[in-house]
Amino acid sequence: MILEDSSVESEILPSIKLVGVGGAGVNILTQIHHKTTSVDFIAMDSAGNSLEPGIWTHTVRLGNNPKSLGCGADPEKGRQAALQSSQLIADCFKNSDMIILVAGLGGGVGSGALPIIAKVAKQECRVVVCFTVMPFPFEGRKRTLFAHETYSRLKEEQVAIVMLSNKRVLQHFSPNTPLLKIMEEVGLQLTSLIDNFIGIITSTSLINIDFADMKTILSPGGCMFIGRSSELSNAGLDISIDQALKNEILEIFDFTQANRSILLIEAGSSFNLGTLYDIGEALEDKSDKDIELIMGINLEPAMKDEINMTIFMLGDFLS
Ligand SMILES: Nc1nc2c(ncn2[C@@H]2O[C@H](COP(=O)(O)OP(=O)(O)OP(=O)(O)O)[C@@H](O)[C@H]2O)c(=O)[nH]1
Ligand SMILES: [Mg+2]
Repeated sequence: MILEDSSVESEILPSIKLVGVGGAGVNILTQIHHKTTSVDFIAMDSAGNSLEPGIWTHTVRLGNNPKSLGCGADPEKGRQAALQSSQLIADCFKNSDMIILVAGLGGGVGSGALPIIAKVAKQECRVVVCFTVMPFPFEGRKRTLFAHETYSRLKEEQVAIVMLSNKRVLQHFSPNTPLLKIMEEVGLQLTSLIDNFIGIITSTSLINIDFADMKTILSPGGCMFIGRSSELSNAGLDISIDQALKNEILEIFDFTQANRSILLIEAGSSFNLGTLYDIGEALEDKSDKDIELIMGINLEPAMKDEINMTIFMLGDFLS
């Protein structure tokens, strides 16, 4: 466990590029735009209709065909399109502190172009995080297979990968729920996850942790879990930690294999150092590995006995 001297980093905000890749990625970023500030919004797709002017700092039309309507669910076409545009992609990523890629896996662009975009991103910036959505089970096994292949390719690029599970989200809806409502819900869940993530990594009010620390934990990449709990401290720490290690919209994560973690705590004035160590120890006990753990604290006297925890866990594979 690393517990550093209290210091608040300079107020200069890191340069974060939030990039929607393919139809789903671009749609999802359109939903988050009004909430998330201090980032550059970039859209990348082979289909021109996603790239209409509006919220974007940059757009990149992937591939040499200006009339393309998409890659027709063919990842090889997506891969080729991204390779043809790799210089344009690299130009967009210059001088970034963090690049966040968002895509639905299983289609041509989200599955084929994303690993190439991730590779270029990683050449330009040490920290690349991908928020991905796995296909719905009813979209067929081929899409799921493509999605798994994409996941393996992303891992090779050493990017951090958060995998939202459409299958798990579906369990919360009855079979007669309109598909559009489910898609909207997936979009909402993902935008909220991304928005919280950006809020935390750009927070200047945390004690003990700064953007450079987060970069250290995130830069080797791997599968990433994000969970959150909000409890009264007298509810018992184990309950709070278990709550924070549940996230029913993400693919199942094998905590025993986690080797890095970021723990963020917001608490009231009664919060003490002993509790902090207890939480760190409890987290380390979840894994069979030696966890590299960093902790950040945000003390808000008005919270009194409340503790909010956000936990990022990273490991090399998904169970
Ligand atoms: N939440 C959400 N998921 C979507 C949306 N559109 C598509 N998806 C999911 O993302 C997967 C990929 O779809 P797209 O993003 O449209 O495909 P693409 O990457 O643009 O690739 P092609 O269109 O095949 O060239 C689909 O199989 C769906 O599971 C959306 O608007 N919201
Ligand atoms: Mg498309």
